[in-house]
Amino acid sequence: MELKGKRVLVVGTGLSGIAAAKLLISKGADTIVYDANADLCEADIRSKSEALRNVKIVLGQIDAQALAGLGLQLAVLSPGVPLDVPLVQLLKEQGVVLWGEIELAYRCAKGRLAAITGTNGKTTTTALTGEILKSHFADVKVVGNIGIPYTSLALEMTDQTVTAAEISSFQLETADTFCPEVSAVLNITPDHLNRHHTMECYRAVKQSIVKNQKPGQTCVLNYEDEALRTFGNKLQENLNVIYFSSKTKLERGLYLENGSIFLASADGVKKLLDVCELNLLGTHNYENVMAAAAVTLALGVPLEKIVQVLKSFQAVEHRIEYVEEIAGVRYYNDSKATNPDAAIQGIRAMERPTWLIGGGYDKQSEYGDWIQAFDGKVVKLVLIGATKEKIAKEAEEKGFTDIIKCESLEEAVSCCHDNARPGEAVLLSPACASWDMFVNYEKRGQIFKEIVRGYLQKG
Ligand code: UMA
Repeated sequence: MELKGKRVLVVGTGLSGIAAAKLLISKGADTIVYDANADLCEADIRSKSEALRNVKIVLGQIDAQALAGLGLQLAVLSPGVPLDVPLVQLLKEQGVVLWGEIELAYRCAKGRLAAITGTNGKTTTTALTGEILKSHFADVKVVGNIGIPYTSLALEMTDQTVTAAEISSFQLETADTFCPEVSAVLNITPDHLNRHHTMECYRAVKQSIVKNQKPGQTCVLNYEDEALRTFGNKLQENLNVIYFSSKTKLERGLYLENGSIFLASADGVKKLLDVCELNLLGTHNYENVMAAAAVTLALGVPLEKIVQVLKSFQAVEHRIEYVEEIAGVRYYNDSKATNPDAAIQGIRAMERPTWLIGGGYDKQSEYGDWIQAFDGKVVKLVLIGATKEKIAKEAEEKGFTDIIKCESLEEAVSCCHDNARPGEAVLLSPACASWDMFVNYEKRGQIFKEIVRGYLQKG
């Protein structure tokens, strides 16, 4: 679709919306920026980019008549906009074409693309993939859910660009022609069920990352996810499927055995490295490493370069990130554990008795498996946020009663600081999104680190 002169509505004025609006304006589209939040201030939105100086901004609820009056041909949705909200329904009824921000970016981008999705590990895997690609290609971009909107860099891309994109289920819902040369699905466990409603819908959205891929293109899958294995076995008829496994010695693919990672291919079996050579902790991270290696191998990076980058890569911020040791107590920030499955990995990685800070925005998750993964390691579960009563109830039903409820993150950290003993750890690993108390998980993690470091200064 030619964008020049088209009347386009950008829905949402967060990172994605602003980047999408800038791209549309530079393509000559007649752009209107919209946000459902009537409390936002037009001047604040305009101040986010010089390009928005003269753009029309609409805030708050919008009815069918007003919407029709805008004469729209296209609407570009931010990932946080659910498809069942009244505005989206009205746009559909009025025949307006709907693209997600990712779809807009993909249509304007150039070069080669690897897209990584999965419930957990996608940020680490995408960052790692980007680093490996940089060791071999001159122009590499890392975009998507990782926090850099795809639209913000799409127009800088050339035929020589190689892009690693972290793609969430929210983004896949509105991807239409989006077609990565290499896709990866790391794992699928319950998350975002308030948006996708059922596990079947969530799984279908994640798996749709391959829907436009063509014969000869590659999909990287976790062999240990039974449903993904079934999915992959079917896919093999059309695509080049590369499995990775942390439990099974594969005849073809990457696998972990006795603390080492191997690649089995037509050329035989090669050892990549021993996991003790990595700066990343935990089996879930070894899976991320294998996935990034598989994606970059498929894009043509030589194995030696891949191994070199793997050995030097450091953990990403907010994922089991070591913060400080204060009076013999080690503090870890795992704010990125925004669902129970990610938080299971957080607690599993702990090697000390742990004061665990959890709770947050209610995504209608179940917390039983997380509580079971405590495995005698949790000294106290310190709960905050909208889910604190729900988690406490589930924990008590499972027989775990060492629970403290706090009103704020400050109070929770203070409680851990005052009571944890030398040799113990404090882990912020909420198992919930942050949106009830913070703008995002990054802010929650930053504030946690500031509070912890504040204690260091107080001595
Ligand atoms: N809004 C509306 N109508 C609605 C819903 C929201 O107008 O029905 C408005 C809000 O008032 C707000 C704006 O939309 O002003 C926010 O848009 P957004 O929620 O899409 O947030 P962005 O700042 O654009 O960030 C998005 C991703 N956020 C979500 O998917 C919720 C970021 O992922 C991503 O980094 C960024 O685009 C760049 O691509 C964050 C995330 O939490 C990290 N992702 C989820 C996850 O990882 O689990 C999927």
